Amino acid sequence: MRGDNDQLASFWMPFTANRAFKANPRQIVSASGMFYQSADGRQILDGTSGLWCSNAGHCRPEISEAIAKAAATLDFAPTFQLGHPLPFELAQRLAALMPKGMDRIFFTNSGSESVDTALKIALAVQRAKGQGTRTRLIGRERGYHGTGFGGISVGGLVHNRRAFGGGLPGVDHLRHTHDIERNAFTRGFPQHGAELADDLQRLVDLHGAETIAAVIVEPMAGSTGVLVPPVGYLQRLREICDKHGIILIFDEVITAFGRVGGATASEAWGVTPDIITMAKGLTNAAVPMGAVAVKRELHDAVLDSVEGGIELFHGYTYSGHPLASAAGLATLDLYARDGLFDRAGELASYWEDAAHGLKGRRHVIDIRTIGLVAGIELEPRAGAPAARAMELFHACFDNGLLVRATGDIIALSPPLIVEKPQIDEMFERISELLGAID
Ligand code: PXG
Ligand code: PLP
Repeated sequence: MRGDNDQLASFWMPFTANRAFKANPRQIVSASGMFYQSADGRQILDGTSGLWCSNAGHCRPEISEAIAKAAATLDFAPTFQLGHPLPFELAQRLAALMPKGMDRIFFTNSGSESVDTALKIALAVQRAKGQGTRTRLIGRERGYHGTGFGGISVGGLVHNRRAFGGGLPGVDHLRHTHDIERNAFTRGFPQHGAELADDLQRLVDLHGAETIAAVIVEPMAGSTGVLVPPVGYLQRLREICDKHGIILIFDEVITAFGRVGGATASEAWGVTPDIITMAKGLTNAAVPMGAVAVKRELHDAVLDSVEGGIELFHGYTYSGHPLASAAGLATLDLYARDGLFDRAGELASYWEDAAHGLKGRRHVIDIRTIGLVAGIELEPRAGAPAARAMELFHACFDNGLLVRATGDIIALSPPLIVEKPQIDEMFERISELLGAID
């Protein structure tokens, strides 16, 4: 397996049990619409939009043609001290989709870079406003904010943190909101847990508001296994931030672009942060790209704080890359043309009924649903945490369905073009395979 001749040895795969994968590889070779095709020639129904990212379904010609055209016209041009038209156009289009007033857009290449960018912008804004003592960043237990040093510092998943040293100094965490005892099998927002937002007030009381720059949360925690915010929780975080001059960042890398209805969860759920991070669905994942939307007032504070010259010493070689920008424009066109941000709302109750139909099935201890997302939590096997969900993931793939396993939770987030019979098929398949694993 580790020899020089092994064709799979060189690629050190991300977030993968490399030895197990390479002993029994499962590969995907092409995609179209709702389906992947496996290397052994089977159709796999995509229950996860790839990794929560191909929201319009796969290989949409409108997007691939726009990328091909951009590649043949302008392969690359700098955006440091120069410009080219596509990212200006995309920024304007994206600004129009953001909550009112959040119309300044910084481009990155991934969710992780968007998170690092948002944290740095928050620090720079506080400094520009004469609040330079505000350097503390607050995240949340079980949060996933990508894998940069900023993201793992505010993130709250122990496996992503423990091997990598102390992280950023001056970071603290709110408690997570997961509470199976009180909220099991909730449809939509759980009733219990808004008071957990008061953890932010406790951190203010502990550290002093004048030391806190920003708090970052996923409006719905996706990667950790679909934790829907309790009723009133996000509103309460907003109120505490307002009271104490803390910048509120919503990490919408998963929730933006129709996943929970509307362009963003902020819009769908009526709570407006100061900064929104995005990636994934921005280009339908056809070219890597991320973005950070910032309230104009915050952007202006940074620009107005310097007399002349560069205002923010931050950026990436590929910020606003032509291929990514072209993919983004074509993707936003497609979302609008096909009304895809309405799909989660249209399908929500059908989706919810189908998912909650698994209640009572073997191993299932909780089901959580919101928009076009479902989390199915399994009882961990004694002495082997996460094994059961991983086996179900493999069984699903081998039987023509892609799901996501995280810990002992199965997450589903299909492309927004999913049809009702495909929803039935997903949950029927899972129900059947739950019976087949120990
Ligand atoms: N923030 C959030 C909220 C995310 O969900 C990132 C940041 C990082 O994005 P990049 O593009 O750097 O990966 C994410 C990514 C899973 C899974 O297991 C989730 C993500 C990525 C891969 C797998 O559900 N989220
Ligand atoms: N490392 C080196 C040596 C570089 O020169 C650069 C960019 O010029 C980077 C890292 C950062 O790369 P990127 O801008 O693609 O994030």
